[in-house]
Amino acid sequence: MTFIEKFQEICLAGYDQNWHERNGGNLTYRLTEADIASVKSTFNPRDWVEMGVKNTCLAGEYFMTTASGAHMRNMVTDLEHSAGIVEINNEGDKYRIVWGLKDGVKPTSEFPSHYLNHCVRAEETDGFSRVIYHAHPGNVVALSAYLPCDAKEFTYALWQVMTECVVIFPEGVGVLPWMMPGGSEIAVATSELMHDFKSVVWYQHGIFCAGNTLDDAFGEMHTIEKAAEIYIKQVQLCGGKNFTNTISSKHLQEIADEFGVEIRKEFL
Ligand code: 2HA
Ligand code: ZN
Repeated sequence: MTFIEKFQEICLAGYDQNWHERNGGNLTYRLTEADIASVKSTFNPRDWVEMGVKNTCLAGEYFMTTASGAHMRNMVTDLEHSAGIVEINNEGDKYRIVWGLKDGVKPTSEFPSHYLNHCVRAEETDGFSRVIYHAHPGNVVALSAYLPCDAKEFTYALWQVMTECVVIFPEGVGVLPWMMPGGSEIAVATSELMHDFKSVVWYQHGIFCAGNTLDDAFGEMHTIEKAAEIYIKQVQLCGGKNFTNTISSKHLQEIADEFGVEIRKEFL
């Protein structure tokens, strides 16, 4: 499977999960040298465009991105109006389209957020992190109406309901209060949290997840959304947060030790 086919597959998988109503959500993937070599002969660079944010960490790199207004459902049937590849300039403050994004279509409105988050995650992972995925999973959004906007509370709610959560996101989940989407303010706020977390919940909106691979970012989001669903069912069953059984802090630490991951101890 080529990187483009894998990108399409993830978009459709997210759509099938009901995370992408209408044009909701967006996905970006940083190309490897091999990916670039496989498509470079088809590149047709256009004009440079300001991003409104600046970071030289990934200057000169190429990203596959969903289009502004694109419906994830159309990612296979109408790829070149639904996505494209952009190149970042040497100053890390502009992009230009080199492939796809046909007929005046632009990269996702969240591209500034994606770019800054890619820069932070690349720094935090020695360059291994290549994916930023944003979607509107219903249970995560619903939970943001119920839980205070506090990373420790949000994280613990998820860790305690399903054994594998602490293995998959031992660093926890970051949270941001409601903010206007699409701008540089939310981009900077998210990227500051991405130093500590692979995933950041935007209250009353959705979630941003980072990953080394497309499967990794998708799997992170899937796990968080499933844990949020279980938490909500438990609240409904138990009539509040007083669950009859839950995973204790002691057991969470034991799971982390068993699986060799470093749990964020201050969240226990
Ligand atoms: O519609 O999800 O946050 C795309 C978005 C913006
Ligand atoms: Zn959104």
